[in-house]
Amino acid sequence: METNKESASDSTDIVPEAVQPSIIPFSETNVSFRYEDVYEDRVPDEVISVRWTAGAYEFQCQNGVALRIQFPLQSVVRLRYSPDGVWGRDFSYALDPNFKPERHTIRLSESEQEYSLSTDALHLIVGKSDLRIRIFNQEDQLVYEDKEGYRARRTIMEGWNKVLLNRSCQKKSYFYGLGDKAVLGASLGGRNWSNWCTDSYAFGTDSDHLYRAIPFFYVLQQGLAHGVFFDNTFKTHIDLDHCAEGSYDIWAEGGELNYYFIFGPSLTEVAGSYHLLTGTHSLPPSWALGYHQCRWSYYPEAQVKALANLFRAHHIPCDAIYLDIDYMDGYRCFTWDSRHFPDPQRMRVELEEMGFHLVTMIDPGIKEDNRYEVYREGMEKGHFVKTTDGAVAKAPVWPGFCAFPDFTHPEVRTWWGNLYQDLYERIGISGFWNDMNEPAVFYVHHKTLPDAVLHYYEGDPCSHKKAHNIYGMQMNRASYEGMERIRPEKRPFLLTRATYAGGQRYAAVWTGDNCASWEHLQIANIQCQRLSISGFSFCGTDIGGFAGDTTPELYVRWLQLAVFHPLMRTHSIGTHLTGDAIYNEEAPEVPEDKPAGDQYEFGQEPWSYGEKWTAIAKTAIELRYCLLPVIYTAFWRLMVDGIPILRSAAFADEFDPKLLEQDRDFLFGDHLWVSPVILPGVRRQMVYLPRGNWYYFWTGQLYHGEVFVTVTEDQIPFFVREGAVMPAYPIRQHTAEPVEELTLYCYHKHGQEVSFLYEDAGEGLAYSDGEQAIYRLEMEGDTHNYLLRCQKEGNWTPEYRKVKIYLIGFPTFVKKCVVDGVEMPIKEIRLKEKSLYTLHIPFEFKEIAWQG
Ligand code: MIG
Repeated sequence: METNKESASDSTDIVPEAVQPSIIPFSETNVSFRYEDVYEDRVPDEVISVRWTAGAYEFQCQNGVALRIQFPLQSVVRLRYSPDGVWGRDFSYALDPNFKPERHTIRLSESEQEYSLSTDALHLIVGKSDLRIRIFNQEDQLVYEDKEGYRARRTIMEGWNKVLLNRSCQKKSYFYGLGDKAVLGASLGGRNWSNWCTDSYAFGTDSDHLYRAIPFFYVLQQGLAHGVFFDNTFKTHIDLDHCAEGSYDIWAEGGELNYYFIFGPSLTEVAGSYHLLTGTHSLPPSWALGYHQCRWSYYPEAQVKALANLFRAHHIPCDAIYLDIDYMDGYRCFTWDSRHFPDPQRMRVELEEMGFHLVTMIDPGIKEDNRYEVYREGMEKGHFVKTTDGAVAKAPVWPGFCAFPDFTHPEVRTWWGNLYQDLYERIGISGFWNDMNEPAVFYVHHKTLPDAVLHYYEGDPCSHKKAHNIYGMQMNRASYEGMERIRPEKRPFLLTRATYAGGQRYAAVWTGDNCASWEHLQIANIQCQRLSISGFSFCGTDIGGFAGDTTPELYVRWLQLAVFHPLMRTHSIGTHLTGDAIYNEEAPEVPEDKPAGDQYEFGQEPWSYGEKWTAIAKTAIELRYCLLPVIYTAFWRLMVDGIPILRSAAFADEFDPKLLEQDRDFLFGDHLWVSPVILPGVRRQMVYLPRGNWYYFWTGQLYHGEVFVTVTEDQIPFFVREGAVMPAYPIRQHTAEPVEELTLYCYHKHGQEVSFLYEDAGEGLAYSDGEQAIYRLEMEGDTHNYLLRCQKEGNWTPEYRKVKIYLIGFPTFVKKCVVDGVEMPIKEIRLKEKSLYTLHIPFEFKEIAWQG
């Protein structure tokens, strides 16, 4: 444990004053201890020195407390405290290894009362008497202030086991982010949150511990935003409970108080810096953005085939089918149940010919079974986590008692990654779905491994308390890096349930076991917004709900919302009555004589609810395929500029009080405002639009402010920003079908606007060598003109040769249209409420000018 420790005090010897510790009675100590304990609290006192060391300004107090301050970016401050001036290894799983701190100068000055550190963006003040921090922006506005500041507590049995910071905030502050919290309402204020990855079947709005731990949140006060990223993997607590009294706490049950203050001033700028620090998703393969169908479980092979046939027979687009745990042989990961899947490779090829990709589940728990290769090898090589006394820790999950790989060891990650070889390379499975990686454990109240399990933690061994929250993330890393090694020509697709901040670099997420209810549709909506602004734009929910029976109306409204969720996947519990801890030694019996073909029982598929609803479900999925270029371009914007794909309403205008507490409507990409229907029986919906004018997509009508729109059953309300150019594809049954033609929806505006369209091969990595096309679509308009310029960067040429252009909202009659100097005939058709000019021309063009 003592590796890499450096002593802070090389010049002065600081001898903290003796403190009389207080007794913790036996009844209040951790249940696994059998002794009473004592504790000591420490708060900073007078600062006695400041020096530049280890790339940081280090401030030391008389009683040993020390603080290191860095500015990784001009507008980002990192604050790292030590209760006794001793520093552990500076290590983070969350930080993107490719992150490069900005080069800039920091000015240190000193007055009688305080020190000050300044960059071009911020002034940070350190109080000399108490180490308290205040931060001012360039305009000298106070944006951040410690109230009581730092505090640490230690005990005999757990050492420095609690670090806490009390911060002041304005009474009217708004809080966003924190990953997948399920509470309704936009702001997270007024509650006490903690982060501890937990298998939370049928969670609800009051569930605190969900599947992910993302200790990053936004604070918005009087239009100025900052973020706080508390990079601590222990159970962290973000206590916004007393924000109404003007303060909040962040604390953790161990580790360091190590956090980043990320200044905006806009929410989107905070997101941008957070993405620089922790990284973004990589570009997904294009099939992963299509529609996905899942259920617990589709098997045997004949049912999977029947499912595929039904999609094509109904002409409902679909790109991926998932195999849940039952494809395995008795829940042994990396094996197949050969009765149900006699030749997986042949099955994969046949499905691929129909345009389907296969995604299979993998769990972290490895069945205790000496005849099972993965278990045997893991045991021989010592790859599984052990208890403090050295025995391999085993706990029951689906296959019975299991051992758990220690993904915090690089060798274990390599071993694990290589286990995918057969599935990924020989059989040709396209992607993987990592489940139960909180890690989930059956039958025990705390639902996971005990604290006293040891992890390697990259050479700095620790208890499960420290490694728990990154267990799933490191499993994903092992899987992702394995996929990269095995098929470097592919873009890995990995879906996970558990993860930690920064885990977006390895996997997309779904929100776990939700329920089929209207409330859960609302939860799905707010969860995906929160995930997206917390680094996880590639997110989705089980469409229709996992537990319980959905209704046709709920199902189609959910599908429509999921058109705007980067991961669009239906999943349901199927014939399993509860998701609870029931396991069998053997996979459940399926009668050998079950007939092949479409006589299999299905449940929650797009055609499950009769003709009318099938048509509506089909329309929603078709809309998804039309909008694929918008979604893909949003991914590219995320990668390049760190702009979340979904952004909560407040991101549209931090100064508009009507948006700050609004949790239904959200921004999608640069220019769409989505207003999903989240209640039954809605026929009209009131929408409050952010500043500017917006076109209602379905009618072409221009609106601003508060509007009512008529809502049909087959439409999800959404608006396009005036001046935007929205690209669309034709409907295809799957993404491998060629795109014959691009459509550009061009929305008139008095003024200018810029839109982007990003294209590349949709697979592989050649885009990073310039095989990409970035179209910058700049529009300029007034009452009589609309000018569209298209500038291209990059070497990629899309397969489509034609473009269909719709001009919407032109204020007068168009008399003339000139494309790259050549006059074109004018065609006008009428939308419900507006005229629409159409144009068919070859792609690419440079300039189109309409005149009226
Ligand atoms: O204990 O693999 O969240 O999507 O269908 C339940 C069976 C295990 C939980 C996942 C769910 C999946 C189910 N799994």
